[in-house]
Amino acid sequence: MRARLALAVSGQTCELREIVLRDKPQALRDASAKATVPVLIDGDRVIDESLDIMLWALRRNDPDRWLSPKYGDEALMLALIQRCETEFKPHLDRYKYPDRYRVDRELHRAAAAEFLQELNAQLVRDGWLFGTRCALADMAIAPFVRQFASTDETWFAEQSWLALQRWLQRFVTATLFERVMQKYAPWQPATAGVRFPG
Ligand SMILES: N[C@@H](CCC(=O)N[C@@H](CS)C(=O)NCC(=O)O)C(=O)O
Repeated sequence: MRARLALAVSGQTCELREIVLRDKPQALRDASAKATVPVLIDGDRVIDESLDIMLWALRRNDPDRWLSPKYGDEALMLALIQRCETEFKPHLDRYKYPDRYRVDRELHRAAAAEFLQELNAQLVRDGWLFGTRCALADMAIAPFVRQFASTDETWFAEQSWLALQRWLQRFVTATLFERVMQKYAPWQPATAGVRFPG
């Protein structure tokens, strides 16, 4: 979702190949040994981290100035995204799949919530993480907060994180989000993928 958001806003047209993770095509493994999604292939260059794909797209074209927020700068946004990935995401995964990890779900929910409280405090000021308009940090972090919220919607709605709840609501109701959430049929080897953004 992160990669698609940046590709769509920057208008980088590509051939999209939808992958089913339990049935990964050999072409994915050939392109990237770790075989996670997303992977972007640009000539000889293979980019297999979603954040790097976002940066690749936005450095080519950044019409909505996602790399130039109103407050702070790209480095500050990357630092917050890094904290999201290292401090929040591991707790999110354990909150979502406590049986898989054999852990206490509520303990990890509480740990994840500490990061969300910080985001809420940052969002109170202007509605977006780095100012009055959305930028890279919002788009790279909101997909994970959406996963957290949908794990137990009732619990999420009961928390006193009004700014965070409004921010997430704006994110999921945005036209861009709806565009990238379109479903695609799995790619079949030896066929052409789908043109994206359409
Ligand atoms: N840090 C990587 C994480 C990529 C990742 O773990 N993607 C998941 C799907 S969201 C995946 O491909 N998992 C491999 C699997 O389930 O086999 C990124 O953001 O690109």
